[in-house]
Amino acid sequence: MENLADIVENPDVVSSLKIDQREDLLCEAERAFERKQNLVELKSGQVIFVGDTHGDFQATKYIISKYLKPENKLVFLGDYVDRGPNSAENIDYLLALKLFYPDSLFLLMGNHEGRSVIEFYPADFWQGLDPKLHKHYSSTLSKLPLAATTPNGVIALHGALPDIEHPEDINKIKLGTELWRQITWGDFREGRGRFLGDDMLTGRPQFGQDYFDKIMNRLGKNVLIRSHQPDASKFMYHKRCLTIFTSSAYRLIVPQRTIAIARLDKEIKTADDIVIEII
Ligand SMILES: [Mn+2]
Repeated sequence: MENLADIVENPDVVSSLKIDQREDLLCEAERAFERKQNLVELKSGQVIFVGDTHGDFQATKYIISKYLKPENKLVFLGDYVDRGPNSAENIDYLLALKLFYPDSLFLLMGNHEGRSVIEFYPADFWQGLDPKLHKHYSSTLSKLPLAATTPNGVIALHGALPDIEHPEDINKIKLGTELWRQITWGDFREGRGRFLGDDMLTGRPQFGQDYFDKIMNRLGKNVLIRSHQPDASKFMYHKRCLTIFTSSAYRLIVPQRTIAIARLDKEIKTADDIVIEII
């Protein structure tokens, strides 16, 4: 696609992409995601974790301008569309960046990217698409990876931990399964407890600290970095569960947009070993 470099150079041109240019971008992105595994294993560099951006194109542009550098890897934790004012610009820009910088930037799947599996509201981005584009976005975004790990104690994903034995099991998780739903839709609640049932209103699976501790021990990880649940405390479970948001769409509940920076050169034991910056 000839205008990838133009988009990377001048992000605002995404607002004027024609339908066939968006189709081209989706085709190329879908092909790239098809070749990749569900689990992103980060091995080097400093990692910048970005929470839900939810149509906050301004936040994404700022993050790229400040943190996209050769020494950094950027991991976005899902939910790129809906709620905020510029969903189309946000996702098109991120897809172009992913194609241009395939080894520097990683886009994980959130529940808002799983439109082909579960209907949800608000879904203003999805509802505003014509049927052909809807099909193409939903098919492309359903191929995003599900989680990222670092060798020094971090696992990152959108919602909650999947009930698996080893981190590599994430590569076997299929779209729409219960394990997929735990990752993309799951919430954590304060207090002891394992699986606490699905929330009556939202249908989201709820988990307590016993579940968190059990899965983290099995996976050999110390800290989970996630997003998805604006009513969660930033720090839970003795600062081993960190929830961040990077969208102004949540400003009434979470007034500050934050990102998390993890260095890979020493063990990360709790969120105290991670730098949290307000953007
Ligand atoms: Mn979410």
